[in-house]
Amino acid sequence: DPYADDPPRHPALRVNSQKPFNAEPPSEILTDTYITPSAFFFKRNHLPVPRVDPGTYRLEIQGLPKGPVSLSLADLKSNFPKHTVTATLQCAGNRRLEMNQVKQVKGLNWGIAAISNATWAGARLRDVLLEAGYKPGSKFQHVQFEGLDHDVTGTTYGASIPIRKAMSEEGDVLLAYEMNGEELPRDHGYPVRVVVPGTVGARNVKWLAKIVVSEEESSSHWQQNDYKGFSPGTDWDTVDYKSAPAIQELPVQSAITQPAQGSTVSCSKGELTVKGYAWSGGGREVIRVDVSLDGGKTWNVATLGGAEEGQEAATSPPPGRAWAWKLWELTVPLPAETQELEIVCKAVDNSYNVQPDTMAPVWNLRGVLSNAWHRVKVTVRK
Ligand code: MTE
Ligand code: MO
Repeated sequence: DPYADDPPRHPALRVNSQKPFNAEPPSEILTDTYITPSAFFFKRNHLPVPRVDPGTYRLEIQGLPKGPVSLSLADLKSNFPKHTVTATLQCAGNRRLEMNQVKQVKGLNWGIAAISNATWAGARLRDVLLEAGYKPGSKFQHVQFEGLDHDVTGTTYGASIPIRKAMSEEGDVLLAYEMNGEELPRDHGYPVRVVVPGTVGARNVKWLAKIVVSEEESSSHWQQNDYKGFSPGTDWDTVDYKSAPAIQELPVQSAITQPAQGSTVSCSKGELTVKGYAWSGGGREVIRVDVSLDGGKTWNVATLGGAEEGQEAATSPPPGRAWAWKLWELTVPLPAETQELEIVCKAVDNSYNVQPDTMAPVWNLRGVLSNAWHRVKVTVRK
């Protein structure tokens, strides 16, 4: 069993697939803390978790005119300044379950919690590439990453990002060796992973073995033949993966974490509190979350950031670098009688991008980019 050496995991996680291990936290706990504890951070593995010896670990950098460069973990930690970034990671398949309810899609049935927020620290990819001999203005267009995890044939996980993102002084792309102030847990890429803030989870390559600076995108399956969006009219007979770009930045997203779908809430104080998260890709900041209690007929504006425990979101991030989610909440008075509510949320980012009202028009055969208004039905009892 190639998965026999996978690490132990928290029993509260909701497991989507055991081998490879894919799991999300219970959605209600997602908004209990601004920083997701690593044990609860969603886990998305395509392959067995590799066991890596930090003493012999090497990171290879290829494609630059100076020739290949090889760095040890100690090199990475001592030769480059340590940079810290709080960034939200979201899987392209977050909320696939809701898309599946419109019409069958192919993929893991993620709920609303294939998204989490952590503080990452490591060397800037930009600093490492400059040291390895990258010259601004050269012909390269992409930076490819390869992981140490592999299938039985030896094929490794891989992905790439545009060089513009990798080299941007404001891109904050990390070769991270710490998560939430500790060394990376094995499930999250120990000893080194790429963190590409604002970019879909799939490009944040874990157990990083190799970086290739190139004129081409990664040739990996996950860059070429997966993680792309298509029309609702495209089916498995007509899909042409070459016709669509690889997903990089994700669209604006939000969801309700409390109360939970289908729950009965008692409303003794005559008030109801609704909580959730909101985030947008590409460093675009969420500027507003609208919440409806009547299925979208009337709307209230939620409070962003929340006052508890000095959330970082309270201080505005630099323009274009809103890498972390905003937690939001709304407390509303409720009439005394028992009633059914359809609670709805939708976020707006600073480009005034909005979420579509339903899933059907954004449905796609792989169930990615699922970001319609989130709706939960609850029963309120006095
Ligand atoms: N990197 C490697 N080496 N192998 C993987 O299977 N999965 C990717 C990405 N990086 C993956 C990987 C996907 S699809 C996502 S959503 C994120 O890792 C998930 O990161 P997490 O498990 O730390 O939450
Ligand atoms: Mo993913």
